[in-house]
Amino acid sequence: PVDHVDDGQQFDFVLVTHRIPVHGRPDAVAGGAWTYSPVGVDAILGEEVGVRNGAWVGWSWQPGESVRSAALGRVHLRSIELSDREIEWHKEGYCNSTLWPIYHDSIERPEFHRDWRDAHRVVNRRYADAVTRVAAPGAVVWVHDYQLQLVPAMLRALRPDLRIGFFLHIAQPPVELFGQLPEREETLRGLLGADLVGFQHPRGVSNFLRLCTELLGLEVGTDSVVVDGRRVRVEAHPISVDVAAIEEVVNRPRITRRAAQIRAELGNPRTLLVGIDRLDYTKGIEQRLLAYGELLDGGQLSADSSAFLQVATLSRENLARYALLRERVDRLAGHLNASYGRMGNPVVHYTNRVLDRDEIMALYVAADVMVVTPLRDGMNLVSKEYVASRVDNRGVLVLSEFAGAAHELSEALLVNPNDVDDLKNAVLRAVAMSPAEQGRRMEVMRKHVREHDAQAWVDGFLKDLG
Ligand code: ADQ
Repeated sequence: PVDHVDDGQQFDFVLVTHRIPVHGRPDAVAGGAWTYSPVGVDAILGEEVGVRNGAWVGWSWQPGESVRSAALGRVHLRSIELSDREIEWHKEGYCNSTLWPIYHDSIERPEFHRDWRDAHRVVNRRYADAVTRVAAPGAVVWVHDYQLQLVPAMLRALRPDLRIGFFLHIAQPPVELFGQLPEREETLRGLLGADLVGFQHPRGVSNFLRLCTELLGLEVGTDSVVVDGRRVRVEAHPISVDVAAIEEVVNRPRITRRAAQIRAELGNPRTLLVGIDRLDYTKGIEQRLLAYGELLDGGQLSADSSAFLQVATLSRENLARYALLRERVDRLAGHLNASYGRMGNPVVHYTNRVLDRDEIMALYVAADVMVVTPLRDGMNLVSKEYVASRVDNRGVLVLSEFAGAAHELSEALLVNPNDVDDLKNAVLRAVAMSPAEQGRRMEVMRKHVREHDAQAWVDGFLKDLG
């Protein structure tokens, strides 16, 4: 729970994300308190806000609330309100049904509506206005992700004194895809309001630079763009995970015991394959289950010696295509169990539940093969968390070459998830891999994530932002 504080305070560091990690109804139910509960990337960013005694601006996910600001220790939260209409048009519409598909290879067709675009502009402007109220003169402002791409330019117009950084968590598409967006110039100009624009992957940098030349006719270098006489730096800053925290958790006896218990509950299969994702059409969940089904069908794997556990937490349930995806995956898992499982002993263990961090960590420890097969993914933190959790240097990562992480985790078994045979071969190789080879590959990957952990990501970005 957090105490409410008065507005009017200003800060030298302002973090801006679409959402702030709070729960609870501050005005009514909880009697005036939010619960601040950052995990994963939010925890890392929250640490930085705290260390810098800064402010964190974002939407609190609470409709119709009255509380706007609160402090938890040295993290000062400032919430933005979104109306029901804005949630529908800006978030579910423009962000999740226009931008998300375009930025993910148009796997699903993007939709374009001017009402959505207008709401998106209004909402971005509200974030920019909120930042101007809390940012001290010359403050460093770090804006995150695809929902807020217009904010940097709006901020620069309002407050040229600020030092503005922007980081995109999803992959920056090439001109062939990005060029479909009606607001393509506006979006690029929005980002160019920043002093530093960061991407997950070097290809994001090259795509962005090419977009600036082709769509805006700007002069670009290898890592910068000149716009209105200013030089904007454009760099790759691959995000990572808190390796030390993950190692600490997986070394707890409680987690090791839980991992053993999970395996026992699944009938102690010789090989446990695991997938953990948000239920999203970009994650390639159907592709991996189909490949596993074909391996069972062809007799290369057996239901007696292997099991597949897929966690797919529901997200964006209000959108029809996510509901349809859920039906398809349900059906596929049901089909595999009806065909290859026995009564009371399914081959695919499938859940839509939200799992807590300890349970996720226990799953990583329990997994012999982690199957990560997105059709497009900015980075994919699940793959890095798995590597970080394997303190025993065992386990095999099967990883899509279309995840940003493939650029760094080159000792994974890299696959094209659209190629079922490739996927099947990789799974078979993973199942048969000797402990020595597992150890050699895992060690290389673990060294990489340890040297490039989440704190290194934060420090690297903020150092370059200056
Ligand atoms: P996401 O698309 O959400 O993130 P990912 O990078 O895998 O995907 O991060 C998911 C996070 O949520 C991980 O920390 C994972 O442990 C957790 N998680 C996943 N499934 C879960 C489940 N079923 N229950 C509980 N926790 C679960 C976006 C981009 C990515 C980019 C990240 C960070 O799409 O490409 O890597 O931001 O920049």
